[in-house]
Amino acid sequence: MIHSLEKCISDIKNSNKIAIICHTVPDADALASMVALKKIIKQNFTDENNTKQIDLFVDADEINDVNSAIINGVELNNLKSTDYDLAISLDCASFSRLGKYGELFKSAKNTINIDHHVTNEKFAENNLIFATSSTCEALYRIAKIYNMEISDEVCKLVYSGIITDTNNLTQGTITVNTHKIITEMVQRRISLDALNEHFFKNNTKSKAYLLKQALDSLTFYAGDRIAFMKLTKQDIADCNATVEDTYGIVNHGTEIKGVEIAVLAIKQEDNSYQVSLRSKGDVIVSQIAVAMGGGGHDQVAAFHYEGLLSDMKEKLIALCREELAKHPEKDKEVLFDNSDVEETNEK
Ligand SMILES: [Mn+2]
Repeated sequence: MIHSLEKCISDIKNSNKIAIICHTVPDADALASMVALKKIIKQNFTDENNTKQIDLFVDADEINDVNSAIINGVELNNLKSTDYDLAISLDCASFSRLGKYGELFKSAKNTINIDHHVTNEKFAENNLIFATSSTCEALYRIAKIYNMEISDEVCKLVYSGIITDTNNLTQGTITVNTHKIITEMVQRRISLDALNEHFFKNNTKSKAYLLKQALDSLTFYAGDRIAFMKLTKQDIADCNATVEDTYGIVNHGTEIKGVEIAVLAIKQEDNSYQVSLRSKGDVIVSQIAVAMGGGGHDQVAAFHYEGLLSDMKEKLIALCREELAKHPEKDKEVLFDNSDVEETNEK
């Protein structure tokens, strides 16, 4: 990893025209990591003698208001060159997820893939796949390893990627390092409150109506261990919502007591389905997503399905049951042991 990391740094140093591309239908981590990397490169690798052209690309029809705040004035999708020295993909688990900018990625002299998805297909020459909460956290760690300057603005972007990819530090690959980074930011007195409110207490009415619609469809399987919800593109249009407004809705399934796998299936215009999976406890859904033709993280995964909802459900629920069978329902864990202050609970 260090060797490829060194090559990554020297490629950035030696490249004058750099294209940074994130995955299609971008989330906050994808967008924040692009802007953060551009800032890190500008701050640490350029001066009057070494100016670099750094262009950002994302295949997206629209970016919602919450995520637009990340982009705020940063130019996107302005192809200024046809011969990039270096293309860096961020937060992108597979080549196809680069969407229409895949060709641009391939055309660069050197390619780097920086990501944190365990299912990453390693489609670049240099693949740097980190076991981190987010791609933003991976960038912060790279910057730290090489003693780079990390501005307050970069910290805010990194924090945004971390909290959104972990559903506010409740799921995903959260390590001592994740907490250390946040501690460093608190010590630097970076105001994180406004970011928390922006990303977690800022839902539009449209999103609330869409959630209502999804909760209306809620059904349970496998002895209430699986929660299944569905939406259609028409529901999204009816609620005056966007595709990004569907993010996070699936989490409401795992918030239910006893539910270990939550599913949200969104019917597309062409009658195919975009399906999100979430799990909690020891239950892992990444391999279920892979078996269904997708991928992702242990507890956050997704796939695309062409076919009937009933067929998809049958296959998916069967795979979920297999996974759940590996994890017998546990007795309720004692969270707070007060036997040190009371001799016995029974009189
Ligand atoms: Mn991510």
